[in-house]
Amino acid sequence: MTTRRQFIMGTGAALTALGTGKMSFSQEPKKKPLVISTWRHGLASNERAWDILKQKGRAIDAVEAGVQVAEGDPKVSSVGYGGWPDREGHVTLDSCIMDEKGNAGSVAFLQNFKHPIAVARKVMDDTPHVMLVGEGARRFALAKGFKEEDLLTKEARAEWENWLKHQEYVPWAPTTNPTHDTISMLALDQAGDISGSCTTSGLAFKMHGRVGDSPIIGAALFVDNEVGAACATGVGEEVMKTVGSFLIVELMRQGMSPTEACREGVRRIIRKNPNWQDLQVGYLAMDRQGRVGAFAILPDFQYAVHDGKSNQLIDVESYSG
Ligand code: SD4
Repeated sequence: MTTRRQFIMGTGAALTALGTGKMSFSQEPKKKPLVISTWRHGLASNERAWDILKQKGRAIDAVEAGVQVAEGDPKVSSVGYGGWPDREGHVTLDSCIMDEKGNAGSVAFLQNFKHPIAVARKVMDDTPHVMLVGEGARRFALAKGFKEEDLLTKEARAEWENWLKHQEYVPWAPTTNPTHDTISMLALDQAGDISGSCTTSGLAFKMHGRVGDSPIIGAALFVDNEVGAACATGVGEEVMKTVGSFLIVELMRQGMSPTEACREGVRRIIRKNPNWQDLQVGYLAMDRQGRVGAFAILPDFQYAVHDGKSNQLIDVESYSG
């Protein structure tokens, strides 16, 4: 017997035909330029990116500038300044960026710099490497003129002190604990080029030294200008183990729509995790025609899309319904 879930997971075309409000937006081809990003704070970040795109700016500049809005906002508890710390009280940041030529830059376990995405961009532009971590990344950032500052806000410290009382580590507890909200952003510029960025303070109260998917090219972000781009949010360990964003771009190359490819990305995680109800991963993708799609394990995932006519938040279809 086919369960409802098997039906949803197995038949992308059929699901589209159901024509839910959630799906119909994502299947429409969009006009260039276009920017999409994860979660509610994507709205403000999209505005900054749009300022660049509307002046015929490059997608790579838009995605770098856009996510800096979330990085600098102390109310966003899982990105940059104001991010909740690891279990030893350190705010450690992961970030990556990728352009239309396949160039990439990344930093991991970076501390005390408000805009890790800008450091990742410098790694891409000014070094022969893709990724710098820890002390080397710190020295590089200082050499490039970035200033060190304390990123642990009073509010984030209070959350950490509260956590120390019970010390239970729950990677994803969306109803009680906003330990998520990485921002990943994809943009298509007027020249038809795609770029992406991702930046986070990672999962709150993680082990000191833990690095998630967000700085890993192919996991939280992948761009191939011939096909499209994909990005991720959620429990990074699951995204890394399935190389999620690379997988989604390759599935789009084989002809899947962005939504179908994101759904298959989620399905790979579900198959390996009998405990999938305790995990959230959300994928967001865009093809080179500007079609957008997303899919998540759990229902709370949203993304923001700005196409010049509107900047709106879309609820994403999930495996759990
Ligand atoms: C991580 N993927 O560090 C990040 C966390 C996240 O929305 O996306 N939160 O695993």
